[in-house]
Amino acid sequence: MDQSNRYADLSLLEEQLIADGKHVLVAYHMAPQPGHSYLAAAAHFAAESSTGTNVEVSTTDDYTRAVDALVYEIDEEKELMKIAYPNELFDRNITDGRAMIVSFLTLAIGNNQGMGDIKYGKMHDFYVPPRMIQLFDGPSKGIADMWRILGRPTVDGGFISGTIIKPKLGLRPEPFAEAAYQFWLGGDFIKNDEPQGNQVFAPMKEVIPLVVDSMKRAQDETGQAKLFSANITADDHYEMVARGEYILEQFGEFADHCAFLVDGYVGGPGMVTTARRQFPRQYLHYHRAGHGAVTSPSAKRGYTSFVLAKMARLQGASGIHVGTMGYGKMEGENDDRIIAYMIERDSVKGPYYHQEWYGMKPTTPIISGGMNALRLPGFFENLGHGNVINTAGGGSYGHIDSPAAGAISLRQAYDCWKTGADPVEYAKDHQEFARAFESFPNDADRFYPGWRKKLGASS
Ligand code: CAP
Ligand code: MG
Repeated sequence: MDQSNRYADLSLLEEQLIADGKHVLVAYHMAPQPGHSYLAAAAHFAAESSTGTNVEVSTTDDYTRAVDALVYEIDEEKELMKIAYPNELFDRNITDGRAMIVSFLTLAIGNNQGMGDIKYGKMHDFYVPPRMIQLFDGPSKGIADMWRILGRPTVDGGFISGTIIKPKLGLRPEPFAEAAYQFWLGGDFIKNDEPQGNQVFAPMKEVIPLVVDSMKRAQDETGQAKLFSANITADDHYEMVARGEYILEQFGEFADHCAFLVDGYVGGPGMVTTARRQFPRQYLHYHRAGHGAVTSPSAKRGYTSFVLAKMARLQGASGIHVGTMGYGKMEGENDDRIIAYMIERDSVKGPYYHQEWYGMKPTTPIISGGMNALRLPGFFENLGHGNVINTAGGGSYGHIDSPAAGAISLRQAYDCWKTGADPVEYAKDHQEFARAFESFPNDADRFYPGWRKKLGASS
């Protein structure tokens, strides 16, 4: 059944829809199955994503039609389809009238992901009108709070040198806490790796007190504040709260040095909001493991990493992983810097829509995945700034001298880029950075050919 006379209106102008502020707009790359007209398939997609199904139903009334989602633009050649969703479609909390991401996902990227007449459809961008922006929690804490704790300016406070405790799993409590201590002697920020929680070989109630002790010793020895991002991920809301409360109690006077990490993609929006609302005084660290299943450029369905990050800011993530823009081990491109800009700025042009955030706090881009000191200068150059949290697991624990030397090499990489120095020249009088060349020789050969001769390396 062709529903395009009801669920499509190609005379609607995007500019006008934005000026009216009554719709959430979504841009998809969509292709119908062979034998289906593009517009009819698009209209069916909009129907399934809002009020309709594949047939007319007798219970439809005039009001129903007022909340239909409407296809307002198509470009078959580019496989581009844009849909306007009336704000009223989206579910609101009975407790406080606020909007929820889960409802946005259920409609805009729900049943439409498995329709018989749609070959694929992937969300590439969405626009949120001012009224809807107001209805999301947004972040309560941000990188400025981290900078303040670190004793830095709260604007342009610079690079936060971080790591992930490695190995990913398999450390008992003492070696785990020792690994944290060793890094903190040189660096600022440590996070649990995303699968670390309460394994039987490293029970949280044994690990956390030892980590607190490591933090205190490292702070005393260096005279610097240290930060820890603790994983509170669990299926059960009450379990998450129990973990969070336990951790805060253990950190005691240093509870503000503690962020909470959630595996927000596998856990879903409920997990992110649980952390955001139960612990509004903690920095909320959104880890996105698993997202590649839908966001990978090779995936024709789902949504992009850009969309994931934008939703995370609405939900109130203080920071989210945004990949390494082609400089690390995970998938990504230089152009992915737009992901960072969308979450950290107040007015940004995305791939299809310009978004105003009306003062919603920024979400920090967290840079992670195969990073080390040698890869950072190029990364900063591409991004254009270094106001990020970087976590380098292999890049710290893989440094041949020590995790502290690894941490210092990361900070030196930032300094090198900031001062506009040539990395190989800079290495001549920065020992930890120089030793990163010997620690990661394949990267050194790739990024800085001829380094061995210039630095007089032994191998
Ligand atoms: C990085 C990491 C992070 C990835 C996730 C890992 O370790 O801890 O989970 O960064 O990817 O387990 O791979 P290394 P993304 O520093 O040793 O690579 O940040 O793209 O979401
Ligand atoms: Mg990890």
